[in-house]
This record gives sequence, C-alpha cells and structure tokens, in this order.
Amino acid sequence: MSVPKRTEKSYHVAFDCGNSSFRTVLGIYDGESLKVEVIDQIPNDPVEVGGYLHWDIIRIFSGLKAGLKKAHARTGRIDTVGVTTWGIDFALLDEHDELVADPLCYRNTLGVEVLDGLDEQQRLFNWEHSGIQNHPMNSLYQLLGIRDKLPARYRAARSLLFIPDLLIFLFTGVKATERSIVSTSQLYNVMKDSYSDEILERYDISPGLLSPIVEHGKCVGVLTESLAQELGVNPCPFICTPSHDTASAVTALPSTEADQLFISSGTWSLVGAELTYPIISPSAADCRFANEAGVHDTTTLLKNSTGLYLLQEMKKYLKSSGLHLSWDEISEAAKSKGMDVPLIDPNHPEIFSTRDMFATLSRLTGSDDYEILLASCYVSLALCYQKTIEDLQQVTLKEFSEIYIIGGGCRDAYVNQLTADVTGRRVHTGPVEAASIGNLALQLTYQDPRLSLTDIREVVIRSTGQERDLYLPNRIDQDLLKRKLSEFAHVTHG
Ligand code: LFR
Repeated sequence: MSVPKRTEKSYHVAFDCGNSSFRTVLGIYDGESLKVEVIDQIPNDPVEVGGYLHWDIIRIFSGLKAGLKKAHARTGRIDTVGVTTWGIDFALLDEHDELVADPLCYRNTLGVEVLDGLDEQQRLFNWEHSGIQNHPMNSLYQLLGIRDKLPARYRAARSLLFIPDLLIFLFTGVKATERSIVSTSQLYNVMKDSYSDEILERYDISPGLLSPIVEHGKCVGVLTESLAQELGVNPCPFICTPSHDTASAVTALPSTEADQLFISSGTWSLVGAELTYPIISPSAADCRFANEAGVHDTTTLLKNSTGLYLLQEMKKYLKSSGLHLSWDEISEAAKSKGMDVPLIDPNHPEIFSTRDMFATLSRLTGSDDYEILLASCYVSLALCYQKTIEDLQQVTLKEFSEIYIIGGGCRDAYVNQLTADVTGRRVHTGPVEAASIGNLALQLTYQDPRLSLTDIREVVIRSTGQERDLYLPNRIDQDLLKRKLSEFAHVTHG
C-alpha cells in the first residue's frame, strides 16, 4: 500500500551514543526523505573510579540536553525524539529512583569469574534460553559480578535500566525498555520475545528489577515539564525505537531485498544477517553467533567482533607518544606494509580489556613497528570478516554475494577495499550515520504507523544516495590469501 505524502515538514532528533562519542542528530523529513544534520558531537570515554571503568552518565545527559536545545533552536519545534546507544551496559536505581552509581562499562572484567564458574551444561542452558552467546561482558554476567564484588550496589538496586532506557528516564521520568537493547543482556529470550523466566529464576534475579518492553513506534514518555521549561523546548514525545545502536544501524540498511549481509562497523564490527527467525542450532553455537532482536519483529544473527577499537586505541597511543596521525595517515601507513604481515585475533581476551594497545599488539605479533601493527589490524579485520561470512553461510544455509558496510567505520576506504578483495564480494558502503538515520526513520512510524520496514528503508535510500559507495573486489594473489587465512585460523584457534 502506498502511503500518502506529507506536505508539512517534521522535525526529529536522534540521540546516538557510542563508546567514543555521543551525538545529537536532527532529521528533517519532507514526506520523501530525511535531511540529516549532526547538531552536536561530544567525545565519550569511560572513567576509572575505584578500580572499575564507569560511564559519566550525568555528563552524557547534560551534553544531550544541550543538543536538544540546539536542535530546537534550529527548527522551533521537535516532533519526536529517539535514543540509541551501545548495548549491554545498564544502571541500577535505588528505591527513590536515584542512581546507585554511574553505570559500569562492559570492559570491566566483573563477569569473567562468573562465566568461568559455569560448566558446559549451564552455558548451554543460558544460550538456549536467550539465543545470545555467552560472553563475560553480557549484562547477565556483569550483574552477577556486581552481586559478588559490589554487593552494596546490588542490595540497593530496585530497578535496572539499560543505557538508552536510563537516558529516556532522565528526560521523561518513565521507566521502560525495548526489545533490541534488552536482547543484548542475556536476560531476554529472543524466541519467546519476552524476558527469560528460566534465566531469571536460575540465577535468582528479581523480575521486579526489569522494566516493561514497549513496542517500536509507540510513545514511551514525554519530555518532563521542568526540562521543557529549562531548555525552552516543546514537551516532545520520546518514541520507542531500536535503541541498540546495531539494530538502529541495521534499520538503515540501504536495500529492500530480504536476507542481506551487513557489517555494522564502528568500535565493534557486527557481522550478520537480518532474519525473520532466530537460529539456535549447534552450528550457530559453535560459530559463536548471537540472535539479537532487530527492528519490528526481525532477528539479527550476528557475530560481535572487535572492530575499529584496535585502530582507535593505536591512534590514541601514537598521539600520546607525540605522533599525531590523521585517519588517512593511519590507513596509508597500514597500506604501505601490504597484506603479508603478522596476524592477530581481534577477539583475543587481552585486547578486550587492554589499557595499552601498542604493548598488547606488539606482544601478540612480535613486532614493535607501529606501521606493521596497524597493517596487522586491518588485514586481521578483513580476514575475520571473511571467516565470519563463511560461518554465517554455513549456519543460515544462504549465499551472500554482497556486503553492506554501514556506520562510521565505512569511512575507511582501505578496510572497505580489503574486505572486497579478501571476501571476493561486492561491498556497498554507507550510510555513515546509519544508527542515527535508522533511528530517525523509525520515529516516522509514530506519526504514520502504516510505514513498513520496506517503506522505512526506501526513505533511507532516498536520503543517503550521495554518500553511498561501491567497492568491487580486485584480483589478489590467491596463494597469499590462502596462506593468510590459514595463519588467521591458527591465531584464532591457538
Ligand atoms: C556496538 C555494540 C555491540 C555491543 C557493544 C558493547 O556498538 O552495541 O553490539 O556488544 O557495543 O555494548
């Protein structure tokens, strides 16, 4: 059914919070396409307090308040707001709905002991009752780690809010959650589309801690009167959107065909496919895929791998030693070393929680040449993509000939080209602002619930034509590629 065009413009704001920055993004919709403008971008970084990394949530909230005010000053009216953030992390609130502490960052190793203490059967139980791979950073293991190591926080907790839910609560006073963010926790069962009673019961977690799950496109709450006054902004509704950044980014997949392969590229690389059903098979478990809830009723079967974090941390390290390299200089330095460099496992546990990426990579590769280390990151990432895509084909029994790289990481032409060359597939890139655009586009369903996912993606396609690109695979030395793939299998399996 075609949807009648709107004649009046509407104004939408997405708060898009990532590990390295948080942004206020304005979308102006004219009935055809969204004109997207980043209003504000503020660096984000966890802060170490008392031996644990925490997110400075008040600073984030204050930055977003300022962003909302600026967006309103640009347009004179805000029709809807949506929030999207990284997954897994959460805050605990006490009986007065006050923060027990700033939220912990998933890079703490609080969950490691908890997961190490589970036997194979318990791990299988957790996978089968959630659809999510066991990883010590999952909210389930972090929460149990808090119960063991920070018991005063656990005892004081009366509710648990994931980061986007906490931000919506601070803006509207309403406690609620949404399926994509809650699915990253391992407290939710993607097959049943509800909290996992089995997991809550087994680990004695009170269901009372958790908030109701709202449907996409519905209003969660309205900007509080006091904030509306303070900011001089109309009391705008906050809409339930895919509030996990991966799900928002996948909403902005610029294709209306079913079963497309995506790489949502940023600090993390999420390699996966959007499906209409979860896959909880032994091969999905062996390949360590997770079934995350996507937009509307979709499931994204994906593997979560360390992504540009490797390069972000190397860039920080080089800067601290006096070498200020731009992103172009970083990729040029890597390119100059070619593909035949030592490899790393991007998901090596030491990389996950390192505070010194240079030292860690030097140790893992045996090289202290920063250009080699950068090259090693790029080539290892592309090989990791190839391996994950092969696994994904095997698990889904589907063939993927095209790749869509979406999100900030697709600005890196070298990684895009390497991905095309190593995988032998056509690589479509963009939109760069996938999480914001997906979030903004989904907000349109509040005003017009008839919009289907295909309609939403058509809006995305119309809005982002200019910035999208295509990389065709080059013919590369196949013997070298074979050798690198086998070296990669070796570093990843020990
Ligand atoms: C990607 C992401 C991943 C999640 C990681 C940490 O930005 O949301 O899905 O595993 O961040 O929360």
